[in-house]
Amino acid sequence: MTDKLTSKVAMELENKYGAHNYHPLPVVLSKGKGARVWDVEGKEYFDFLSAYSAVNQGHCHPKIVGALVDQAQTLTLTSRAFYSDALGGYEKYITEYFGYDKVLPMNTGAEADETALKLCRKWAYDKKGIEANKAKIIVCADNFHGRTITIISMSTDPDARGGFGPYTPGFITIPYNDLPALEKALEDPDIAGFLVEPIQGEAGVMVPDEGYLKKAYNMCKAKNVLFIADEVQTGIARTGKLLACEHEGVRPDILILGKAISGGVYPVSAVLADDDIMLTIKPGQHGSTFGGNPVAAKVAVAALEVVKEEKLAERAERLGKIFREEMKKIDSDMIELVRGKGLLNAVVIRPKNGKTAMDVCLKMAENGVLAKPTHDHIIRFAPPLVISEEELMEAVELIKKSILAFS
Ligand code: IF1
Repeated sequence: MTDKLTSKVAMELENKYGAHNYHPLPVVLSKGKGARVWDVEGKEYFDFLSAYSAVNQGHCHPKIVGALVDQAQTLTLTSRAFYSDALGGYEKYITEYFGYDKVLPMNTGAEADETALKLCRKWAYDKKGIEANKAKIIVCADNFHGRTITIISMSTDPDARGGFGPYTPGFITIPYNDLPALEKALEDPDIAGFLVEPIQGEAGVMVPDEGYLKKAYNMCKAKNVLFIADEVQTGIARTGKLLACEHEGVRPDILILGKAISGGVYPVSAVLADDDIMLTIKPGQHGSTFGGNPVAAKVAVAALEVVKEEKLAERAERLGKIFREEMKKIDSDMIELVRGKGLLNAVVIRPKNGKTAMDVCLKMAENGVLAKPTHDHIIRFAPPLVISEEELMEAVELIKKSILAFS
């Protein structure tokens, strides 16, 4: 092919040769830097999705890409059949960073969630003394934890689970943000764990009532049940703290991380826990060819360093407040509600003259801001945390202009 690839041709290629498991916005990206991305025609956009919060450190962060390139030229993969000179240093760094005894490295968020579920069950049989194959894990309605068979078995989303049965048993579903329901579910002596997103992302950035996580944690403790936090999307400074659980002073028994642990440069995920839990998994009982590989290890250290060096949690906290205030100021009856924490925010759109959240997103793309609707009427706004205040205000004007175009 000598011709430059156009957006039209790129979309046709994906449509013709790729499975139709996504419905992307009609934008074909070819370059990214910081909070901005460019399409193949050279049009510039602010990225307000950040690859679903994986690119918190900004696109192509030079320090993280540098770590990737260096390690890729040295040693990429050993498998865990051997030790590597990169893994131990990473394990020390990340466990000290988050304050846990041990880490179990995986690659994707879904794998880390699966790992946490296995770990919880193993602990339940070895430590809590639940009878074999009887352990149950409480999950929340409208959760999103990934796409595996077991994870969709915990889902209440008909798109995510419908048509993929039979489902994995052993889960109890309760409404999110509902402490009485949790209290009742915890009466069952076979409950091993409670898996929860500190803020539900896919559900539309549902922020629970203040005190929910802390009280839920205390209720779990009272019943010797593990509190398992899926911070794949909320973690790594996105909500204005390193972890969203920190807003309530909660330290999960099992912490699940993914996405931004690599700054979106490489698939890296992790499960953290203390020895009494983590050491219940013995050699041969869990693992992954790529988990903890040398490139992942070096990339993750660099990405986590950037979060501290550039004070990304503080930035997210400060800029998030500004963003929500600015959204609330927009004088349009299409804006029903603005909610979020740090730079994980959502605007609930009231359809007008048949125009929905998707129409607003298409208009924003035209005007140079990329975001995606979730559940027809909600737009999630989550720019890279490295965005400057000037860039944020520039983007706010473009968002305003897009929404007002329908008024
Ligand atoms: C897709 C949503 C976001 C997650 C939490 C685990 C995972 C995710 C809390 C799995 C993944 C993604 C995956 C992405 C869409 C996206 C998403 F809209 F579906 F819900 F971010 F909001 N736990 N979330 O949010 O991580 O295995 O994908 O690495 O295209 O499915 P993964």
